[in-house]
Amino acid sequence: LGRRQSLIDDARKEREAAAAAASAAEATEQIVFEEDDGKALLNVFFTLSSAKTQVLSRTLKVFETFEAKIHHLESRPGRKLKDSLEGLEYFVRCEVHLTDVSTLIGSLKRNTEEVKTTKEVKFHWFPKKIADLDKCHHLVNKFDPDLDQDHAGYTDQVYRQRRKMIGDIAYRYRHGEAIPRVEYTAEEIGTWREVYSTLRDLYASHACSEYQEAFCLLEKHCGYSPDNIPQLEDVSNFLKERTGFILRPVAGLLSARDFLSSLAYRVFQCTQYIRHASSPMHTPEPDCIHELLGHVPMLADRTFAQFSQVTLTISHWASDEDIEKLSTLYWFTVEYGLCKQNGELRAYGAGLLSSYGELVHSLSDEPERREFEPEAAAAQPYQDQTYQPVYFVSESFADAKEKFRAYVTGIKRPFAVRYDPFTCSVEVLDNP
Ligand code: HBI
Ligand code: NLE
Ligand code: FE
Repeated sequence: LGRRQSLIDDARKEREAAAAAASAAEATEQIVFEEDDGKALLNVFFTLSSAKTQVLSRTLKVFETFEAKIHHLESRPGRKLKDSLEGLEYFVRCEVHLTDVSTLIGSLKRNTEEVKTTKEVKFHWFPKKIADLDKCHHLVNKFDPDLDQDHAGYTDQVYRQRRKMIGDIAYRYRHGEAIPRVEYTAEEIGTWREVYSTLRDLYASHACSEYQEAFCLLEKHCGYSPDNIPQLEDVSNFLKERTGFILRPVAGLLSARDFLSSLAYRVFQCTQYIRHASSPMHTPEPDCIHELLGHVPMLADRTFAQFSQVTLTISHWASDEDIEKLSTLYWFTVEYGLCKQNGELRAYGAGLLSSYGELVHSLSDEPERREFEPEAAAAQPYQDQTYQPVYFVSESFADAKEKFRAYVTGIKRPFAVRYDPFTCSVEVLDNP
C-alpha cells in the first residue's frame, strides 16, 4: 500500500510539474549539484499534430539515439496549436548525459510541432572553497593493512595499531589547523634512513635537475636528513613560501576525484605513516616516504606546481570516465614520468623518486619506454602492485606540462570555473 501511495504521489507531483512547465513560455533550467554524475534530468513536452504512429516512433527514436533513460512518458489531449491544428501532447521525463541535452532538443524540434523543456542538471558535489576539502576524504582501501592480505603489515598487529593512531590525526584534522607532529619510533626512523641514504646516492644519476635543486633546499631548510623524518607542518610551511602549495594529512590512498580536487586548491593530501620495515625498496601504497621524497621536492618547483594545479579546470565537473583518464595520465606523468635532460633519461615521477627498487628498474633495459603522448598514456592500463612495464618519456618537463594542459583543455566542459586566489574559492561561471 505504501508503495502504491507513493506512486500516486509521484504521479501527482509530476503532473503538477508538467502543468507548471507547460504554462511557462520558455524552457527553464535549474542546476543542482549532487553526488550524481554529470547527467541532466530533462522534462520534455512536445506536441505531435499527426496521429500517425510513424511520427511518434520517429520522435521516440531520438531518445533512443541519445541513450536517454526514460523515467516517465505520457500522452494527453493537446491544446490548440497556433494554426488551429490539434494534436496530442507528450510529456517525457528522462535522464540524459549533460553534453547531449541541446542536440537532443534540436533533434526533437525537427520532428515535432512545439517543444518545451525544463531541465535539472546534476553534477557531482565538488569543493567550492578550500575548507570544503575537509569533506574530500574518501579512501580507497585496496592497500589497507587491515584488509589486504598481501600487505607487508597484514600480520603485524603493532604496525596496524600504529597506522590507526596516525590515521586518526588525519580524520580529526580540519583545514587551517597546524598539522599535529608525530614522534616517530626508532624502527620507523630506521626504515626512513635506509630508503633515504640509498635514494640520495641514486638521485645524482637518476633524478631530473629540478628535483635535485629542490632536494638541496629541503636538506638545508626543512629538516631533510637520514636521521630525521620531516614533519608535515614544517614541509607545508616551506612549500607555501616556495609555490603556494600546502599539505594536509590523509589516512591512506585517497579516491582519485578527491585527490585531484585538492590539487586544484594547491593542497596536497599527504600520508603521515611510514611503510612496513620489511619493504623499504617498494610499496604499492602511498606513505610519507613517497610523499616527502617523491612529491614534495617536485611541488617545490614552480613549473611543476602549476602542472599539478592544471586539473583545476576539470576535476570539478569531470565524469567518472574523465576522472579515470585524468588519473591515468597523472599516473604516467606525475607518478611515473621520465624526461630527457642533456641527452640523458631522468626521472621526475614521484613513484620512481620514492622507490629505489623502481627508480633503478625504470632506467634499466628491462621496461619498455615510449614517447609521451597524452591520448596514448590516458588509455594505457597501469600497474599499481609492482614495477611498471611501460614508461612514457617526454622531451622536457615543460613539454609534458604543455601536452597535459592541451589534453585537459580539449575535454568537453559543461561550465567554467574561476579560482579566486584571495578567498581560495571557486566560482561557477556559466551554465550549459
Ligand atoms: N592518495 N594519499 C594519496 N596519495 C596519492 O599520491 C594519491 C592518492 N590517490 C590517488 C592518486 N594518488 C593518483 O595516483 C591518481 O589516482 C589521481
Ligand atoms: N611505489 C612507491 C614507493 O614505493 O615509494 C609508492 C607509490 C604510491 C602511488
Ligand atoms: Fe603519489
